[in-house]
Amino acid sequence: MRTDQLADPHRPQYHFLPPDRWMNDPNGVIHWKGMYHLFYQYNPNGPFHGTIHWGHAASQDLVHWTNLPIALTPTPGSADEDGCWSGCAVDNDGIPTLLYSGNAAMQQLLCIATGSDDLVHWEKYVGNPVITAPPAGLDTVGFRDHCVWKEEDGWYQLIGSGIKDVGGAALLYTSRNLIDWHYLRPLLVADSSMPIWSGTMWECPQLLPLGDKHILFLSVLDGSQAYYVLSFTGSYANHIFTPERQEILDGGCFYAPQALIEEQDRRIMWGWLREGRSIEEQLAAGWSGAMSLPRLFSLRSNGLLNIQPAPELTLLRGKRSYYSDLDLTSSTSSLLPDVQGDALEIIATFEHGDADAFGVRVRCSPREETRIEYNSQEKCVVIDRSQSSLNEAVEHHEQRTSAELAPHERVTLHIFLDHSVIEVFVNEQVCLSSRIYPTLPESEGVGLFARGGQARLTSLDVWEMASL
Ligand code: DQQ
Repeated sequence: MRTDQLADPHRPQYHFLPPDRWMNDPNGVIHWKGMYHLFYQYNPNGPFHGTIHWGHAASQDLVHWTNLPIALTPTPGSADEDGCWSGCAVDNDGIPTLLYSGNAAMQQLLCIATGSDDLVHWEKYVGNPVITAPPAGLDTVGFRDHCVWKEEDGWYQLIGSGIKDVGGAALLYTSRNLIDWHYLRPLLVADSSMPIWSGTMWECPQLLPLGDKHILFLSVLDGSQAYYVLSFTGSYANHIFTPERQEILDGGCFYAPQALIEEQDRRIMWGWLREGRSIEEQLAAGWSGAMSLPRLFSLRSNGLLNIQPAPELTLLRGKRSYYSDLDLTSSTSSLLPDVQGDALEIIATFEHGDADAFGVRVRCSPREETRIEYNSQEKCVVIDRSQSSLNEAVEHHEQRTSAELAPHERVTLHIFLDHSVIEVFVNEQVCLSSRIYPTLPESEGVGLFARGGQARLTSLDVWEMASL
């Protein structure tokens, strides 16, 4: 890492990111022989998207990560000469195997590699690419990113794609040996009756069992613009997926997530937290992109998702401050005494009262602040960045995710602040992530607020968080 990056006030300290340069999607996440392995899209040549390799890190506790050697490097003259793009890892009868998109001449095709038992050394299959073209007869928009799983009658795979003039598609393939693949049909295609807009192409689809249902999540692309992550819960039988519920998983900067099923059966997801500042600023900083915290998800009996931060993150907690029973009104403006910082975990629980919105202010000083609010009128969680930074060149637009809570249900905002990163979990039901770039060293205060009426804070815990 460049020495100036150690003092970079925007560089997250307890989220995973590579020592320097560029990171985007998590790839090949797998719990292998008691270790969590996180591969990721990495450019060792600079903090921009290009010459994509697979970086690699491993952890025993989901919190502390050890950087390992680069797992995949583009091979000149091959199907991945311009980049090893996103994919997954599977256990093929004891042989760890990566399936990824080789990028060459602007085309992405399925390649595979097999690994050593410690997942450090990888050998690419000499016959790559193992799928040489998108399905004949389909007018596809993009064809990349791989989710592979085993069923009793063989291997199955989803590839992210889109169908021209129709919309995103997740294409279903099958194979006996991971090398010879046979196209079946789209598992799901966008259609105009879907309640949430889903762009022209779906990147990074993943299907996995969840309770007595399945969940399919995918990242919405339109042209070259990445939007958000959509999730569909529904039933999957006889290789047919019937969606029953569709939602935006995180309406912030979270993109291209990937999840693993742990040996203990928990489902754990990571996503790429995109930057909210210009390419020039990323080049000057020397690094770009952070990984979300590990998010555990499960299905509630009412069909809603339950999403929570991995409990292992409590390992990072340091000094704690606690407040309770505070009435908040539109004129509540003072900051909390004794609480400040740019690396904090905050758990704030509120009763609605008659306020339109209420929440927590972070990174506050007289000239900068960021508001994280629950808006009871619009039933959503919002990160208001309009005053986050005096730097006009960084993003200032608000981010939001809808959060339909039961009437009068208490609202818990569980917030992780890590320098330029914010992740908030609302009632373990909804997540929202964001990036902020305050300019003033004194912008470290924490406060509470209510808007359009009165609300009550029932309890507030704040911990200072340790660096990795
Ligand atoms: N990033 C990868 C692609 C994927 C996109 C390239 C999503 O494989 O579609 O780095 O961020």
